[in-house]
Amino acid sequence: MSESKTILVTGGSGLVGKAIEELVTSQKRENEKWIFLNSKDGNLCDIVQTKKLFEKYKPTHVIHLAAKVGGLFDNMSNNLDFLKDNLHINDNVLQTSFESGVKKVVSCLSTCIFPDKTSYPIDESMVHNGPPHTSNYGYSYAKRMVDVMNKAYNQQYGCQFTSVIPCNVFGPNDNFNLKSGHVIPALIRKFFDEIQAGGTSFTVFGSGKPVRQFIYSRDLAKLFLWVLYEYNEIEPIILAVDESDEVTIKEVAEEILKAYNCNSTLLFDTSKADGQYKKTASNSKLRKYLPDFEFTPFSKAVKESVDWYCKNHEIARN
Ligand code: NAP
Ligand code: GFB
Repeated sequence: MSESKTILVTGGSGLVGKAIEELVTSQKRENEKWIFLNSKDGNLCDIVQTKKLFEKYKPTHVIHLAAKVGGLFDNMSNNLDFLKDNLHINDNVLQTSFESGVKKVVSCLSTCIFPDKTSYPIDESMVHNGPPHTSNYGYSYAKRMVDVMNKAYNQQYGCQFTSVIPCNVFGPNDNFNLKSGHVIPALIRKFFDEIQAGGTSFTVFGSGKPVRQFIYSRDLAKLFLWVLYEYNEIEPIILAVDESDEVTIKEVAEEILKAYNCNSTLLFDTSKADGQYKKTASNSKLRKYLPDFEFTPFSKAVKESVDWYCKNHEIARN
């Protein structure tokens, strides 16, 4: 019988956390206790509250998702807040995990933290090879320090602290706030409101030309569990769909309209920023471990996310 585990998920009430919670509650898990935290349980920017949470739950393992997270426009206006909050959260969680003897911590970076000027496809060796895109340098430098701290804790104390690097994530329980949300939830919300108002103008910010890889939160949840149980490197691992699945923002908007059975034309507000043009990441390291992993087709995942929002828009994070 496998030894009993207590897995603490920081940021457990968010997009990714909820997908992991949905997955683990759908499976019978012997000798495992899962705790999903939100910021009301304790502000992880505060070391005292962080220590209290670890004393209370005594985790053996931590999936560290908690972060100040936002889309392009939120990052552009608040780089200092993204830098400071995430530096505090990450330092507090890793220090307290070390002090409490946590066996393994899996933290979360993002493909947007890679150097802006780079060759493609990006791979895990390139995290620190140059400055990140100006739109989100605060968040990016804070996230990069997680990788640096993981290596330092491992070198000095042998800690099993690692990290994953997801591409853009979307799905149910996302942040649908138009100011702070990412592009997919923002457009799902915007188009929903337009249709409800009987309108026909569906506006997309920017040119629609930038390209992104999008991973469905329910697929990412499965990969997180694999990393927790099977991935034993300290080096980060990119968790992204195949490069060939990269889509333009215009194609994203068209997919969302299709999910609403709406065939109106899109309007592009090019007075708004495009942000990074591309951040194409290679998932070849993941494919070496899991050659047969199947990602949900993008159109199916978008349809499920739109349907979820139509059903839950009154309780969704708006
Ligand atoms: P999210 O939906 O915004 O959820 C963030 C979570 O962190 C929430 O549970 C939130 O609690 C918690 N949190 C925020 N500040 C906190 C604080 N000071 N103290 C304690 N908890 C705090 O974010 P997500 O999209 O699930 O992201 C999860 C992880 O994936 C993050 O590390 C993010 O950087 C990474 N990631 C996300 C994407 C993406 O496209 N979404 C892409 C790559 C990587 P409340 O619910 O109480 O606010
Ligand atoms: O998801 P998103 O906000 O962030 O995508 P990033 C921004 C792209 O979508 C830009 C276009 O090209 C925007 O012009 N877009 C079109 C919109 N309409 C909208 C809209 O209504 N809202 C938003 N938000 N975008 C983020 C990083 O970059 O990626 C974060 O800034 C984070 O740090 C996240 O890591 C995963 O993909 O550009």
